[in-house]
Amino acid sequence: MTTVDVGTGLSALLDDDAALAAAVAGAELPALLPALAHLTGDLTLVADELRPPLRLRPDMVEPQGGMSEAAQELGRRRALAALAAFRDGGAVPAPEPDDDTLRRLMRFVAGDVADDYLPLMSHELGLPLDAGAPGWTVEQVAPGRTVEVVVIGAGMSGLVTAHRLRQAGVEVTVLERNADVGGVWLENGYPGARLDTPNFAYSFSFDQRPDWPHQFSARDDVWGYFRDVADRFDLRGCVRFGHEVVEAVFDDATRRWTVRARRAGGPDVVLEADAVVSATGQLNKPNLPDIPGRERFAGPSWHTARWRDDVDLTGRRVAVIGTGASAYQVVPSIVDRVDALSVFQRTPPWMVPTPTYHDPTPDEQLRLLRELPYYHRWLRFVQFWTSVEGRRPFMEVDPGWEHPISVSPANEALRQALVAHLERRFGDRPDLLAKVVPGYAPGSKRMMRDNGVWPAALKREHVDLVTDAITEITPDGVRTADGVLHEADVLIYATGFRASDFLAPITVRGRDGADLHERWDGDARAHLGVHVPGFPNLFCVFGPNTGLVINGSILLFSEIAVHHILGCLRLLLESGAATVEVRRDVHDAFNERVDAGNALMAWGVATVNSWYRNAKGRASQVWPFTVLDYWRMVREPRPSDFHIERAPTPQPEERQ
Ligand code: N01
Repeated sequence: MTTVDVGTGLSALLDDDAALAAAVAGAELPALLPALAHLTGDLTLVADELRPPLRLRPDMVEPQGGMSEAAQELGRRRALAALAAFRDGGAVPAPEPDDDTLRRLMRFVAGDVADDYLPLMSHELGLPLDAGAPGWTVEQVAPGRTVEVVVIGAGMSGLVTAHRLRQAGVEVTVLERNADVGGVWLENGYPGARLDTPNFAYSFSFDQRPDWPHQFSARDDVWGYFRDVADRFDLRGCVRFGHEVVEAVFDDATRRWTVRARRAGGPDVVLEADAVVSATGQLNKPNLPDIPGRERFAGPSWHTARWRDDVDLTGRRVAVIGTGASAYQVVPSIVDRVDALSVFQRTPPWMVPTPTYHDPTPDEQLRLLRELPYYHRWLRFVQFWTSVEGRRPFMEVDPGWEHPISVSPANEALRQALVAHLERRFGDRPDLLAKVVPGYAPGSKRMMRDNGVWPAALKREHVDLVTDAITEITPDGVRTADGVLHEADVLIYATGFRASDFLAPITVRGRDGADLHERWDGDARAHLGVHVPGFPNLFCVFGPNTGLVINGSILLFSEIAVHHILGCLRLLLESGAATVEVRRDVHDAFNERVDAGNALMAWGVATVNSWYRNAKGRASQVWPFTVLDYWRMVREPRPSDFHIERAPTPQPEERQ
């Protein structure tokens, strides 16, 4: 049995020696070799002498997984020989690998990892196909019962929630305030918006795209992917667009939720459901800073996530406030157009060298990815695996390390490598260099991908990097603490998001009318990022403390959280119960553990500004542990963590 088709495209490629040689020459061997072993059954392709070390240097991922030149040469020869033998044998794929063989292929990439990594790896490889599917339906576990769930948001997390719930036969309605799916990828249409994590791994395990046009794809491609997911899995039918949820209230008597959504130009819509899933995201409420005079600015002004295409920047004097990830992409994209550009930097970010950041996937690679079965799957797996730990070890605090900036010897090595990189980039401009070297530990806030376009933009004659504090905005521009007015016709806020305002501005009332935002008091917490005590059957995806900032894939985290939620619903169905609610002691213990974990990471001990922490200084957005920890802790719910209650028995009205 094999799950692959060898199409005419592969036959044509196999018959074209020159194209094949070019494709193999440019291929990612750590992915190509297991893919070919998978296809042909030839395990000499994953022999020990070819195994990529996949070491992480402090400042970058090594090309070809760090394979030596000799190993690369041998790998290419074996790959070409295997392809020729495959062609000459009639291009018949080997049977699907058995479990042992699949493990061997995965360990070629991952090394001798503990066995309990294997289900996670299999999930990410997507083999067996759709390994993350629920594997049960409502009808199977509770015949005759129905479950209705309202999902808030049709971004990345909402889409996977809707898909998995529907696979299990749950009745789903998604309420989405925008006119289309995609969430932040719909909203962030600013010039230059693109991924800053490797692209293949930024896709769902159950819908892997073979031919991403870039390693770090542009916004339209990423948004297009999520729109395609909605179409491919027929999800649009259960989404009500233009419905902004304003209130969700739990009814103690019926143990059901009532959800109210506002529509432009129509009456509110009110839905009832057994459960509510919040898939409202983290980085989507624009932060417009409280700078005096903001409303007095005479020209057009907007936030990057509300980009105005109707304003032509050509020949204008533009001010950009902020130097985070959004500014990093906007500034180089508009610099050629504008007459003058003032960039206001409060805290310089660290820059990680990424020479291929804007590079397209070469044509011969695209052809190989499209035609050679399994190659894209293994490429995604390699990217995923490289990111599982990612740079995390460089951000771990060594309590014995004493240094005014860095938090451990590894962090110091990274800091020095990144300082050296900045010195190379800005060595010809000491005035700029003095402004761009951060004075905090790498990893304390988000690091940027650098392929040279940001430094090049800052060095342009008509660009001014302003580091004096902003004191006010006037009708004519931005005034700084030195008294200088930086005149501008257009003002762009690249000032980020109110990441800690989970579920805002929705009114959420749980048991006994408790108000979620009052309960949180600006310091959102949830058990596993999913459950809040006192709010039965309210589940969060991408909730508090589940943000990944240095390693892993947020899509995987959402898939895991959704699997957990489905597990909770199954618990209800199997026990004939109505609600699941986390125990307060379990919730509190988890949060203590998370806080202790964050205190051992660079961002937990840093005092620098970042969206990782809330106004109370707690890192309420960030997951401090490994990806495997999340998989182990979250994927399967532990019944003992919850109060599971039956629906109240209807009482005869006259009963005394
Ligand atoms: O926002 P940010 P962002 N006066 O919060 C400054 C994701 N993302 O939109 O550093 C002056 O990082 C603020 O200064 P400081 C990604 O996870 C991904 O850029 O706080 N300045 C900072 O420079 C990212 O991390 C992509 O001192 C003020 C900037 O504004 C997250 O979204 C692309 C200020 C805000 O930076 C947020 O990124 C874009 C004030 N009053 C975003 N207030 C991808 O590539 C704020 N600032 C996928």
